[in-house]
Amino acid sequence: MERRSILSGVGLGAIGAAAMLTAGKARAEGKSFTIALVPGLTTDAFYITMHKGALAAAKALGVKLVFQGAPSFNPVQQVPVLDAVIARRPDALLIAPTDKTQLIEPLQGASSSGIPVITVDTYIGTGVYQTGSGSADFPLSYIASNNTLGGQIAARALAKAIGGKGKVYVSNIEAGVSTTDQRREGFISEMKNYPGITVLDTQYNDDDANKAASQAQSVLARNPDLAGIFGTNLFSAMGAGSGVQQSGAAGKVKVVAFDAPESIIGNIKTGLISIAIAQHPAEIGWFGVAAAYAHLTGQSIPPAIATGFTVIDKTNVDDPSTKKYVYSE
Ligand code: T6T
Repeated sequence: MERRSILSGVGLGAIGAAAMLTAGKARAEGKSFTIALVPGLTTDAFYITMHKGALAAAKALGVKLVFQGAPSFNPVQQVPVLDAVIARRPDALLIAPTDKTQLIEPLQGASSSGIPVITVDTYIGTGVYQTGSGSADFPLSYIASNNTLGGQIAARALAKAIGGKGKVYVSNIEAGVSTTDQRREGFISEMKNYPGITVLDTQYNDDDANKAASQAQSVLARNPDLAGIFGTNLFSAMGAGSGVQQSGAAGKVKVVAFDAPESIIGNIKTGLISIAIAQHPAEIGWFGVAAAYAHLTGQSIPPAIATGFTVIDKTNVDDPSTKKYVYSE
């Protein structure tokens, strides 16, 4: 399969250029900014890679970057970390909110107290910001993959891998996470174009690969004719792969993965996973810092920036141009 890279969005180049231009001016005026990045989870290769991109931009712009997050992906753990970060009064806050609703209030507090908020990867409310409607449109920008499109790409890839017929299901984190909700929705709506495919109930794993693995084994035990699984994120996909392997169904049950850590790349090579949809987390981090900096130095920034994908399968897994998109661990 041809490597596809989808890069869209408003004013990406303009933001980078504006940020770079104003960097010199701000430095000359002796201002130094601290930008905080609160990930969904600190030990996730996706956010580790995002951090690297953010650090590269911070270095280029001469700002200090603080990276602080929780050890598991949920609002109960993320909110206290966020409160601690807000108490340190960063000049701007980049955050991947772990719940569309539960993070609105604490972020509203930060915004009202004068800290500009930009969400990266995930969003709050509807994710449509700066429109003057609703209670969650105050963040300045949303910088992320087009997750609905990613779900559609996954559905097409899985449909092709299973020859357009059979039973499949979605392995997902938990309802309320904007990114994985959209991936699931995109997947299910695209699957309506394949009358030979039945989409079974979604399995929710709380971002726990072990739970995703035992769910895969149970679904397979109930449906020995299961044809495929869509893992909507790194842990869902890794877990789905292990469950399939433990059930002795490697290669028979096709797995399509969102995200591209080394382990998933290894599983593509062995055939356990058919396709990985690699997001570009470093790009999200880089543009997050650049957008925050542009805002802090008086530039306008777009309310949404869509970053790219690279689809990786057996045909391009060893291409040097693809390797660049494998996540750092
Ligand atoms: O898929 C990414 C991220 O986009 C999602 O919001 C949460 O899960 C990941 O971090 C992967 O584990």
